[in-house]
Formats: sequence, C-alpha cells, structure tokens
Amino acid sequence: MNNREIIAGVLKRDFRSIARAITIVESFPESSREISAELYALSGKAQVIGVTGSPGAGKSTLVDKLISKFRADQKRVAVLAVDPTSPFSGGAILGDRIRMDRSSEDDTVFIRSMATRGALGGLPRAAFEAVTVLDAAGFDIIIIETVGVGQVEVDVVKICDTCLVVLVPGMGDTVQVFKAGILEIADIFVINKSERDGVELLHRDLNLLLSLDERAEAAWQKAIIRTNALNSSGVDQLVAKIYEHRTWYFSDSSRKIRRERSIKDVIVRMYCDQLIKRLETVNPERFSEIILHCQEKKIDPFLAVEELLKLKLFNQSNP
Ligand SMILES: Nc1nc2c(ncn2[C@@H]2O[C@H](COP(=O)(O)OP(=O)(O)O)[C@@H](O)[C@H]2O)c(=O)[nH]1
Ligand SMILES: [Mg+2]
Repeated sequence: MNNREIIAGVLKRDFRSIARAITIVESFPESSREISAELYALSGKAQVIGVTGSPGAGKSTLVDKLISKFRADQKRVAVLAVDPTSPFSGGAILGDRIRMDRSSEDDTVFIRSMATRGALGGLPRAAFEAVTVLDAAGFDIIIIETVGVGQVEVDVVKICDTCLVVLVPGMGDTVQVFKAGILEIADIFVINKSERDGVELLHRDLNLLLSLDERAEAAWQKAIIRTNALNSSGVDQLVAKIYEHRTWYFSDSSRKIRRERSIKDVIVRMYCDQLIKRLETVNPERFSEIILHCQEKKIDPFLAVEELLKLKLFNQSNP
C-alpha cells in the first residue's frame, strides 16, 4: 500500500489502512508526513477521551464498558491503548475483535495498542498523529488509555479533550494526582472499585483537592463519579458526564486554549527532534568535540551549549 492508498483507505474507514497509517506515524515519522498533512486538515470532530490512572485501577475494564455504552448510542469508537498489558478482555470487545479482523464496512470499534517505548520522536507525538488518523477516519470517540501518572502519561493526556483520572479507594493515589500535575488536566475523576471500603474517604480527599485547585475555571466544574466497572454501576452517569463535557468543551473557549497548548507541545517536541537530528548529522565532529571538551572540563555545560548554538544547523543545504 502506498501513502495515497492508505489515505484513501483511512477516509473510507478501512481498518487495515488505519492500522497501517498508525504504524507509519508510530515507527516511520519521516514517511508519515504526507499522510499527516492530508489527514490533519480533516480532523477535529472527534471527542478525544484520555483515561489515566495507576495500573490495576480498572481502566481497561472501564473502557470496555464505555465502549458498549457508546456503541449503544451509535457512536463509532476507537481505542488507543498506550499500555501493552491492556487485555480488553470484556465480552463486548471480544466480539468487536473478531469483527475488526474482518475489517468490514460496518465496523464501529477500532482498538490498537501503542508501544510506550520506541515511538520515534516520542510517544506524545505518535499519539497525536494517531489521533489525527482516527479523527479523520470519522470516529466519533477516540479513547486513549494510558497507564500510570508519570510525565509521559501527562503529556499524552494533554492531547485529549476530556480527561478521566481513575482512582481506587485505599490505594492512596490522591497524593500522586497532586504531584504529577494531573489535577490541572483532569476533567472527571472516576472512583472505580467503589464497592470497596474507603470510598467515602477518597471522595472527601478529592473534594478537598478540588477546593484547593486555584486554577479551577468556573466554566467547568470538575466532577467526581463513582463506578464499579465489573457490574457497570455508575457507568451511565460517567457517560452522561462525558457527553456533558463534550457539549461544554465544544462551546467554550477552553477548548481553543487547550488545543493551542497541546499543539504547541507537539510542535516544540518535533522542533527539538529536528534540532537534535541536525546536531548529530550536520556537524557530528564538532558536536563530539564539544562533548569531549565538556567532559575534560575545558568548558562547562553552559559554554558547551553556547558553542552548540553557534553551529549553523539550518543554513546548510544538506537535509
Ligand atoms: N472489585 C472490582 N474489581 C475491578 C473493578 N474494575 C476492574 N476490576 C478488576 O481490577 C483488575 C484490573 O483491571 P484492569 O481493567 O486491567 O485495570 P487497568 O490496569 O487499570 O487497565 C481486573 O482484575 C479487573 O477485573 C471494580 O470496579 N471492582
Ligand atoms: Mg489496562
């Protein structure tokens, strides 16, 4: 399949083409350019939902249930699992998986995992481009499941429109939420496994946390929803909240601000990648020499950077 065929396939929502396009943006960013350029202009309609939280919090189980609900509402759903361990073992998905393999016209659920390591130019860029592909393909809802609350996860979640943070009573991860800067980007807190002891305590902790959030925009009241992903209790309320957020988001200027921020993130990241590549290819001898001088304490790192900045990285004809 050449890029033309892939693009045409993506626009027809052909699953094989979509999978191919995502592989390209993930592993061959150089050749993804043509695909991205064309599809980017056609993207922007989907609601991108980030689902983050500690391993074992029940994200995948919850995503399974969300998919069923969205499908019942006639939505086309795509899932990017940024977590190789995500099983998606739920019955609803199993059926979808089988159908996915057939890649027939009426397929509505696309599931794909993305490697946390090895995505050239970083995972957030790859995820951003994968979202572009799925969005242009006409999925109404794109869910990104990402494990943990580390920096990479936060960066991935930044590209989402609606951010769900999944917490579990008794795991003490409210502190994590605070530390990792998740609080600012969370739109909906999900207390999963809410049948467990400690649910009231966690709910109270979260309320307290929210009341301390200085940046709380009056516009969107961050919500706390209790769920039990095993028996689906609370899932309807969660979905209602997700739709509510979409309505608000698409009508409020916050969307613009958030998109601006995430696009800036992605551009800056790509810019840095280019810079590093140039450093390594345009004048590798000088680059090595500067590193060596720094290592030998002839110059300090600040001076090393100044030396690097003097290199003419972009005025030369080599690519
Ligand atoms: N008791 C209980 N177990 C749950 C609930 N949600 C998920 N689980 C279980 O928690 C474990 C981890 O779930 P999983 O969805 O893989 O978590 P993830 O790592 O966050 O994706 C699985 O054994 C699930 O069956 C829940 O609401 N209550
Ligand atoms: Mg999972």
